[in-house]
Amino acid sequence: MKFNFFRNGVFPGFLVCFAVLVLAGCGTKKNNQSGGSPATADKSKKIAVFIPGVMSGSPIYEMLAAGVNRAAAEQPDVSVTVIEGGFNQAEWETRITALAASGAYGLIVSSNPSLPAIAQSVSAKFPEQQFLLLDGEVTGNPAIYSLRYNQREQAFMAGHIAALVTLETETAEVRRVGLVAAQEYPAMNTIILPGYLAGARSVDPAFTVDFRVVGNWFDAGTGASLAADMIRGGAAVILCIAGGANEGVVQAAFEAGAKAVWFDTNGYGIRPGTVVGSSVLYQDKAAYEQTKRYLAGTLPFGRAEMVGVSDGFVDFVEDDPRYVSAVSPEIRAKQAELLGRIRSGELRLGE
Ligand code: RBF
Repeated sequence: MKFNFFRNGVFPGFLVCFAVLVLAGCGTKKNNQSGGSPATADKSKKIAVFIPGVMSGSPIYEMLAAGVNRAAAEQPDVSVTVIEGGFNQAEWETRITALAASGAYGLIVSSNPSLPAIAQSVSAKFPEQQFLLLDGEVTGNPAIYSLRYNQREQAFMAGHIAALVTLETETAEVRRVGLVAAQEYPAMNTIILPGYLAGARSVDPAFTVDFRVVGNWFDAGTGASLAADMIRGGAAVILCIAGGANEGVVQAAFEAGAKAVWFDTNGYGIRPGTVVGSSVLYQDKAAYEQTKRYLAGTLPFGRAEMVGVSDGFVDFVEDDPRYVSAVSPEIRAKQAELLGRIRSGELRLGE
C-alpha cells in the first residue's frame, strides 16, 4: 500500500523536506513536523474498506464501498482502498490484522455482524487503529464506532408482504412463508427470522416460517434447490437473504409460479412479477454520512448507534411500477397502512 504515497506525491514531498532538514543540519526529531514515519504523515485521509465477502451479488457491500467513495470524492487528498476479503471467514481477521499492522490507514471501514468481534481482537493488538463498522454493534472501545439498522422493522415489513401475497395464492390454506438464509448468525436468529415471522403473524397468527440455510453466500444452485423444495412443501412466497445464492431462489420461484421477497436493496428488477416486495436499508447513505463525520473529526468513536424507518435508513419500496403491477391494489393498500403505522411511530418494533 506504500505505493499510494508515491502516487499522490506525499512521500516524495516528505523526502525533499527530510533532505532539506538534514542538509541544514537540523534533522532532529523535534524539527520533523510530520512526527515519524511517512505512513503517519496524513494517514487519517487514507481509508481502507474491507469487504467481508465479495461485492458481486451482495448489494449491502456495494452500497458500503459506494458511500465511502462518495464521501472521499468530496474532499481533496482522501484515498479509498477497497479490499475484498473473500468467502473464507477464517481469513478475515488475518487480513484485517495485516491492514492495521501496515499502519497505512487512518480508518478501516467494514460491515456485517461478525466484524465487531474481529475488530475488537485486532484493536487489542493495534489500539491506534480506528474502525467504522456498519451492520454490527460494539460499544465501549475508544477506537471503534458502530452503526446498525433496525432489522426487526426491515424483516417485519418483509413478513407482512409475504403473508399478504400468500393469502392470494392457490395454496393459501398453507399458512407458511419461506426464508432462505445463507448462514445462521445471531442477528439472523434473534432479529431477522423472528421479525419476519412476527410480520407474517400480524396478518394471520397461524403463519409459520419454513427456514432453510444454504451454507454459504454464493451457491445459487443450492439456493434454487432449497427454494424448489420449500415451494413443493407449500410455501408460496420466499424471502431470500443469501447474497449470490438469491438469484437461484428467485429463479426457482419464477419456474414454479411462486414469489420472492428481496432484502437490502430494490429487487423488483431482478425478475419483475416474481419479486413482490423489497425491504431495504440505505447502507450507501449511512456509509457516506459516517465517513463524512470521520473526515470532519466528529465520528463518536466508542459509541454504537442504531437507525431505522423513522430515521430514513430502513424502508419498503412501494413506489416502483414493478411492485405496483406485481401485487393487487388490496395488498398494496394493506402494506401501505402498515408502513404508515411504522413511519408515524404508532407501531414500534424496537429491539
Ligand atoms: N450479506 C450479504 O449480502 N453478502 C455476504 O457475503 C454476507 N456475508 C456475511 C457474513 C457473516 C459472517 C455475517 C454474520 C453476515 C453476512 N451477511 C452477508 C449478512 C449481512 O450482514 C446482513 O445480515 C444481510 O445482508 C441482511 O441485511
